[in-house]
Amino acid sequence: MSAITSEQLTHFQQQGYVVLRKYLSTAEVREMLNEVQRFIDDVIPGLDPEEAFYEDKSRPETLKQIHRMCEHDRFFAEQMLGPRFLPLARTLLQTEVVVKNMQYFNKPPVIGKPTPPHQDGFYFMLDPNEALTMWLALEHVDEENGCVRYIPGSHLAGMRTHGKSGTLGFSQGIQDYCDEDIETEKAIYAAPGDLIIHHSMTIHRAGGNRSGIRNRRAMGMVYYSAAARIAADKVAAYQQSLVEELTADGKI
Ligand SMILES: O=C(O)CCC(=O)C(=O)O
Repeated sequence: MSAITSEQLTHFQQQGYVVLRKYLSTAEVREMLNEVQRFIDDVIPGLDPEEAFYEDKSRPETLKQIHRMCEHDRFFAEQMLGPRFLPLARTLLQTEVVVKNMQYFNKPPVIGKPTPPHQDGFYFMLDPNEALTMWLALEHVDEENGCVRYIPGSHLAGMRTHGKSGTLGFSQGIQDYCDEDIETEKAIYAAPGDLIIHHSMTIHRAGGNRSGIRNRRAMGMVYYSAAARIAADKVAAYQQSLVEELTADGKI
């Protein structure tokens, strides 16, 4: 773990993302992987189906997302509330923050699908849209297994039009994403323990996992600015329609 420099803070504020290399040690990444495995073995069986998404529900090895881990398990709650991430979120947003979500993101080999271009703030429905997502690499991530790609500075240019993406776990994507957007993308390769952080308005996407055998495991931690107001009715309605859609499609 490292303290953030003023250059890193400036990068986050101007570019909408920042990369903190080796934020966790090898031993800390191993502990996180062990705890994720414990959660998969012991906690998922007792959860509602919408808390864990699979590329193929009949194949447990295709687990792609786990949601709200900090609401279901003490270890992950302590991660969100402890000294590792919370003070960093405060520093980056320059304000008091609230804990929102801790997720697991995998792209299983071959079957792991692309993450559509989007702005997290579209899902969060905040006013002001002040929040961030930390993305912790649990293994080597590159073009082949689906690294995250950012459009630098896009957090300063407002919300783009989103619509249905057809992607499980990322149901909304930017509809008019074009070649010009792709040309300005910055691909972020990562090693285990690297932490990349983006603002809720930063446009990003990730490729599918084209590797034959490698996973692409990561943790996502979301903090909102304490000043941000949530359109709770819209979020609840969206969540309800999503669950109904996924149930009807036999996805959960
Ligand atoms: O893991 C991914 O592919 C993308 C994650 C993401 O979009 C996010 O954390 O906001």
